[in-house]
Amino acid sequence: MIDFSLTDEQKALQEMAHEFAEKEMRPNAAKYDKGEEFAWDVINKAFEVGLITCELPEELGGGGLSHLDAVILSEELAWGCAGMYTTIMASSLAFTPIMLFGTDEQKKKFLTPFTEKSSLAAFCLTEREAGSDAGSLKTKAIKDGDEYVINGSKCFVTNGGVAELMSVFALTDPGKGTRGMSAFVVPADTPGIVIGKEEDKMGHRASNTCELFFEDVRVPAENLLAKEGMGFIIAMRTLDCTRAPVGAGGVGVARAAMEHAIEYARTRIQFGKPIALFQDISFRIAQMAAEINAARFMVWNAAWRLDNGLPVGKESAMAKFYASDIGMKTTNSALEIFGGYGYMKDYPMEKLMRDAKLLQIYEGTNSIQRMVVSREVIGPIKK
Ligand code: COS
Repeated sequence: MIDFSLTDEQKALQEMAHEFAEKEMRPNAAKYDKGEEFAWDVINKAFEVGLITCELPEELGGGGLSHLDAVILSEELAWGCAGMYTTIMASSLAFTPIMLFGTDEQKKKFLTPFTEKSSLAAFCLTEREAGSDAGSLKTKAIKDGDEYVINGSKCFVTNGGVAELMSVFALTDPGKGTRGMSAFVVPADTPGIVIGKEEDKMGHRASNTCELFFEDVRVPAENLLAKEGMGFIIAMRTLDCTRAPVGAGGVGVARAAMEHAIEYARTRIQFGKPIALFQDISFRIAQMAAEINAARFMVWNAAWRLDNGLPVGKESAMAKFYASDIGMKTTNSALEIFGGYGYMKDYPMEKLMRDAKLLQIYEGTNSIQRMVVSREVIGPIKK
């Protein structure tokens, strides 16, 4: 059976997230974008209404939302401000390895504090020499008695400078490639963690992106997730879960751009009539509406598959690349409808376009998503 309708609970959730985005995020978006200041006041309010921990299990004090619920919510938050949405989404990204692979004790110990006070987490995988090729990282975690000693560095860490807890990927057996990688939960105040440069980004400027250094960082052996050597699988399984929400971000940004373009096209008079009456403009808007709809259904499909325990690697990669490409395409087309005004910072279009770009890059570039999809669709080929 196929059912595209939302439940009453999902509609209420969507409404709540939309109201939050409209009242708390949008009015502050330009300020934080301009100053590249971290939006703690908005994040604290998001915590109060349960948006930061909505995906954590109810028994830990979280909202217990399904993946489908989460993407419905993500679309609204990205509609409000992509930078603030990224802050919230990156925390969920860091929770995910613990939710998927943590023991009950680890979940209780590391995740419950997030439901008690406003705080954030960071996912630490990428390194300077290990971006798309996540399996080639160099950070090491060497066992020493009951502890692991972590040495190395991470870059482009969202929430890196503001997080209280980190999910860190490191080599426990450097000779074994991806099978020598392990995942650890590391409190951010552990001695030896040094916060490096904060990146000055093109978009998502309300979010914090930092370099991190790990200098003889000692973590208890019980902070290892699953078993030694499981790190790469943990990272890949995590990303399978979190790529649909990035797609939802693309849908939210695209929808915001389309709505602004419609409002402008209905009221902007040129050649004696609203420009929405010109075929080029109206067909562009029709195209946006169709593509946003298609992208949303791909995102919902990936989330639904996750909720139903179905294989999702291909579908979440497709949803991520398609929806974020539509985010970019739509913001570009909507900006053109605004003409010269679209290029000016007094209007919302240029921020939306800058924000759309990052969704095509982070959590695996869209080329990597196409690689994941093509490997599965084409299958193994003998060389
Ligand atoms: N679920 C479970 N296992 C997976 C998996 C998944 N989604 N994807 C890969 N694996 C397993 C493979 O089955 C393989 O297992 P074996 O060693 O038993 O054969 C192992 O992991 C290595 O997989 P693969 O050979 O496919 O690894 P590659 O080095 O070719 O890399 C890609 C695979 C490109 C998919 C991976 O490096 C990737 O996702 N890169 C992007 C990283 C990224 O998204 N970074 C952003 C970080 S968050 S801001």
